[in-house]
Amino acid sequence: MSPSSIHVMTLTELAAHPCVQGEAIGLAYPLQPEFRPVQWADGLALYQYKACPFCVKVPRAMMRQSLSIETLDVKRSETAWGELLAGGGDLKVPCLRVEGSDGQVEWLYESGHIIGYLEDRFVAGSNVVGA
Ligand SMILES: N[C@@H](CCC(=O)N[C@@H](CS)C(=O)NCC(=O)O)C(=O)O
Repeated sequence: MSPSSIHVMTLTELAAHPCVQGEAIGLAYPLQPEFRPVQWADGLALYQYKACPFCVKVPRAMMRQSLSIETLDVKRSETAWGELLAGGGDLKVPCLRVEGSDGQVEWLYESGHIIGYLEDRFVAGSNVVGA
């Protein structure tokens, strides 16, 4: 095979390929992290802890979107625990802290709502960074 016949697939093409049937995004990351664009989102912080089954849904969705945000473990950090209680008003995880460009802070509970919010706000694979 000559080098000119090699086609480097984008993640979108890979995900749409019939051989991988949409599994590509989950598979591509451990195999070829260097090809994975990562969007870092400022102004967002995910409060969670490792053993929480609802919490793990959020990073999984973020991985599909190539999205990276600050993550705080409320079982390991008293500060994070205190912030969640004082700010969100409920010691429930996952919770997404959203700080707007005007400094206004919103606390978003429920894994499904958090995933929906991130999907609405960020387009998978784009290089949009920031709030
Ligand atoms: N429906 C919620 C369930 C979240 C949930 O029950 N989280 C547990 C940890 S796995 C929790 O924080 N429980 C404490 C509480 O409900 O006060 C979701 O999908 O986010």
